[in-house]
Amino acid sequence: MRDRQPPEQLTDRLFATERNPEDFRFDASVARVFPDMIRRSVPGYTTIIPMIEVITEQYAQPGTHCYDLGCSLGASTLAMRHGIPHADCTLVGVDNSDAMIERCEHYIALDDHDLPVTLRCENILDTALTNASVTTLNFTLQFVPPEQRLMLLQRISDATRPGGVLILSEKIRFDCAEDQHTQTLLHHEFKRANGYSDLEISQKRAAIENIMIPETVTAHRDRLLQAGFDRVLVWYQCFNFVSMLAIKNPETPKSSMNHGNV
Ligand code: GEK
Repeated sequence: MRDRQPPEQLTDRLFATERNPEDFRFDASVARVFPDMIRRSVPGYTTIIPMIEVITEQYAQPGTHCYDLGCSLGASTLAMRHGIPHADCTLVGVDNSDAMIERCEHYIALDDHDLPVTLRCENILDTALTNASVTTLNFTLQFVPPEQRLMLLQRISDATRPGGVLILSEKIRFDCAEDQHTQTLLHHEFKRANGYSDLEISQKRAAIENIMIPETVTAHRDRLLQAGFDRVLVWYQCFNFVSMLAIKNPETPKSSMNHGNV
């Protein structure tokens, strides 16, 4: 297991100078600095990526599809690629940003694994999903309008085979105002420790707050169960960032149903 994140190290200075307030977009300027931006902004990101490889290795099933929804530059896609232990699996990365997909193609080509990767420049709300064993939404659902989240998770759940999983990583919020305050403060300290100024932190926050809507862990858990997953666990948390595993139970073989009744 290696750090397979894109090698390019362009520093994110997008919000360093005073700028007109406008909503954040995943355009070419963001794609260019994205590896640096996400590492310095998301506590735990550099731990979550290699763990996606570990989880994928555990749950990928032969002859199935694995999906990375909102793949950006392919950090989680590459982790999945190296985790998949079956040569007859297919791996699909989906993102609706041309700029991200264009650069992602480049990083996939640089990688040394030979499992084919299909990249789709599509909306994850419309993309076809079938026969899935592992699907990843690594910090993507938070950008989907809240009223469309259940429909997306239902589509993923319906496409997931028994024993398959969804890895869902999200920024979260807290019902308790004090917890919300403390976790936000710690997140901002994390960003400051990574070299972001107060101006960069506040301008990025203003740009992103209309398009990235965090929810509580309880809201995520309830929705995942409603969507058809059988079990939900939080396997990672750092401040207000979590990663969850939603599991579809394996089919119980009929022969094992009578154990204990004899
Ligand atoms: C990683 N998973 O490095 N359809 C397709 N793509 C979308 C949609 C949508 N409806 N909404 C947002 N995106 C990656 C990081 S970044 C997270 C994911 C972040 C895409 C968007 O274009 C962007 O590339 C990605 O989701 C979110 O592990 O920037 O915090």
